[in-house]
Amino acid sequence: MTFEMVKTSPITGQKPGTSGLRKKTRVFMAPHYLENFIQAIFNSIGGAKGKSFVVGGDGRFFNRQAIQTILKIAAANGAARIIVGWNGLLSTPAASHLIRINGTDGGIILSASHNPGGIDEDFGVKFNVPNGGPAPESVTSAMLAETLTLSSYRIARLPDTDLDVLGETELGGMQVSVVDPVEDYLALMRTLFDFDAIRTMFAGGFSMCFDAMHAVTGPYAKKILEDVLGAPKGTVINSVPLEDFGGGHPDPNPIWASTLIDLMMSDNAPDFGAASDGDGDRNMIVGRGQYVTPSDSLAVLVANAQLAPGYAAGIAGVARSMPTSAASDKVAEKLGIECFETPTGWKFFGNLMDAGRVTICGEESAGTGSDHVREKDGLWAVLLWLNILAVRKQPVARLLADHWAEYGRNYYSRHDYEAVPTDAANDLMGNVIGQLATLRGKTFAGQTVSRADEFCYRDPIDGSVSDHQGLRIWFEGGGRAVLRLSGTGTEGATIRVYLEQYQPDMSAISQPAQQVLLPLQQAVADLVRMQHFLGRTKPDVVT
Ligand code: VG1
Ligand code: CO
Repeated sequence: MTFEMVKTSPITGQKPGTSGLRKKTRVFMAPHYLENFIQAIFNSIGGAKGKSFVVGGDGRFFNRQAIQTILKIAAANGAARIIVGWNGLLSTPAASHLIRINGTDGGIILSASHNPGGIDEDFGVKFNVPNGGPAPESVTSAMLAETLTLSSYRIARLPDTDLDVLGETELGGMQVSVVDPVEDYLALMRTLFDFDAIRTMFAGGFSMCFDAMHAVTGPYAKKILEDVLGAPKGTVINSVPLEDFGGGHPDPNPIWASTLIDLMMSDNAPDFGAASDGDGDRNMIVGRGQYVTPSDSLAVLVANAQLAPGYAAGIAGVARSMPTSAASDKVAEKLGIECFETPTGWKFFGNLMDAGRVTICGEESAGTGSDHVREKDGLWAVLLWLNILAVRKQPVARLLADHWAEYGRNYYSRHDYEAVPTDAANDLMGNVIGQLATLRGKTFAGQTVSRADEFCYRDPIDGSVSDHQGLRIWFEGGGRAVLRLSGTGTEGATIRVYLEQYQPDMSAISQPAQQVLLPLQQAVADLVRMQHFLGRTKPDVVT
């Protein structure tokens, strides 16, 4: 029998989080687990018959095997065509672009993004809808409902497809197109940026280090930065995607990309540094001796976007996730454009972009992107920075200082408390929620609360409501703290505490951020009774 109907039972716990379904790799490898979820995806969109999809992943352990399974399930469900990246590789933004230009019915991206990879680490499956963006909540709820009732899946009992050869093949009547993962993406980047100006800048001796963290962006960055834009060989480091990312966390922040940070703070620092994450949708930007927070990077990109050809006509509006600092709001105000605050997760930007209300979006977690695709795009952010630097001909530190002088500075930091027992995390959050209505006017470690609420978002386009999206606490004197639980972890809970302090006074904009934010950090620890619930007040990761 070529197509088989396999009996299965519903699997609980297949609830897609902030960014798809993310679990330990061994969980995905267990009998029927991946199969169930893929069948649930197809069922939730009315079946796969006659449809086409893009499939690819970040190259982590189990990527290739999972793709073979997905191809066989798609074939057995009557899909017409699958476009898959060569070797199974596709960055998240490149997959989004392929969905859009081929007009497919969606795409399946295999990645746990910044989480480490390997048989004992993490794996993930994301489903993107026909606009190229992450499935909205209406679709993920339908997927979850399917996983809870599913009684069988269909799979083709056929040999594996060769993913190492570009071109067309056939699997049980379904067309499989293995494509170059970089080609179409590069063509898109050429339409947005002044490649000649960037090439001239590199030819003039501009130096850069791009850390691909052994993840999917390596081949993209090497091709675009070194081959096309003429940056010297060796500009891209850790450029070969590895199944375990070389043992690291492919998370582009000062902790996990510390080698790059150390280089950028040293005497040998190049002019510009950047890194990207596992699936290539995030970015870290560093100048010589100057780290740029993702919130500031978003603000700088919005303020200068018109220097790049793709945005020369100006931008329609900007959206940022709620925990992201308000630095970009200041720019939007000055430009007289709309500015939106959405819950964490890229899926909330899709409707605004589709409606033409926003052009550029960003998150404090180093995700930035525009309406060229419907995902955040790490390399896009790097190229826009390069285009801006090529035009302004200023060091990053100077550009940032000028920006702060013009708009004021939003001191910002995120503190993560990782591997917290789930009960303790829920108790801590529940305790704060219980007090929200009475916090106003109370003082904690010398800081007085001026307002507090739980963020609830009403999508301005389709009216859908997403509640429980994080706690916001404002303090007298312009400080804000946000608390939320991570939706992408696979072990216990992670509590994220976001601290922000606005400083409009030009003479006070170059202080160490953690020092400026310390009073807020102490106030939060006191307010949420951190020692009581967690037995500690020191975060694991500070970015
Ligand atoms: C994290 C980030 C969030 C991002 C999400 C997915 O989510 O905080 O901003 O959208 O990861 O990014 P959480 O729920 O753990 O805070 V990625 O690069 O995994 O697609
Ligand atoms: Co990512």
